[in-house]
Amino acid sequence: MEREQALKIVKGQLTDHRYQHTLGVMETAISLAKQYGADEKKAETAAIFHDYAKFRPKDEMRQIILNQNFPQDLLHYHAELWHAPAGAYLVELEAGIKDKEVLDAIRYHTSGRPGMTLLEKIIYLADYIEPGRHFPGVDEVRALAKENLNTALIQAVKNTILFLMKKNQPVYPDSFKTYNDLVMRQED
Ligand code: DGI
Ligand code: FE
Ligand code: FE
Repeated sequence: MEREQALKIVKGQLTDHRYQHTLGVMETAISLAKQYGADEKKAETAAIFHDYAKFRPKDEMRQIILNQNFPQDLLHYHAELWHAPAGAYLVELEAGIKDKEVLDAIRYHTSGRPGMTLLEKIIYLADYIEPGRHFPGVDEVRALAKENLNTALIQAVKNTILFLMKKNQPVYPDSFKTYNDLVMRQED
């Protein structure tokens, strides 16, 4: 899909703030794709649509997870996790995006998963470091991203887990599994 058409579709789904975030993720994802040799067009499309379902009603997302054979344990964790799998489903249904790699990058952009593809890593990281993000530790991850994708990703996943734990929030097991998987591969 053409960039302008994709942007027009997501603009109708998002607040202005979230749309600006999406533009930042798009620019960052394309730049990471260039740097690390991923498909730039797929990175662009996945980035544009990654938060497509962010403002859907919780009940709608819950029904999608119940009906579409997504892991049911998602429903026991924070609703913030739901927009990623629900988004992958809705983007295919409503925007006609069929590319499995792009849909998986959307699906796993919040929790990650063990064995992440290059495209999935790029979208996760771009979401974390896009220029509109201003949280503690983000500059360190930005600097790491210039040198090593996996090292940067480990730091981003670690920061997310620590952030949740500091607030005494439950952590979805896939976030831990992602962290373990990346760290264990690093040791090889
Ligand atoms: O949608 P964005 O705000 O751009 O970013 P995101 O899709 O990474 O979602 C971030 C939110 O999801 C943030 O508030 C933290 C939360 N989150 C991420 N991983 C986990 C999580 N929440 C829980 N409970 N468990 C997780 O593992
Ligand atoms: Fe998101
Ligand atoms: Fe996002």
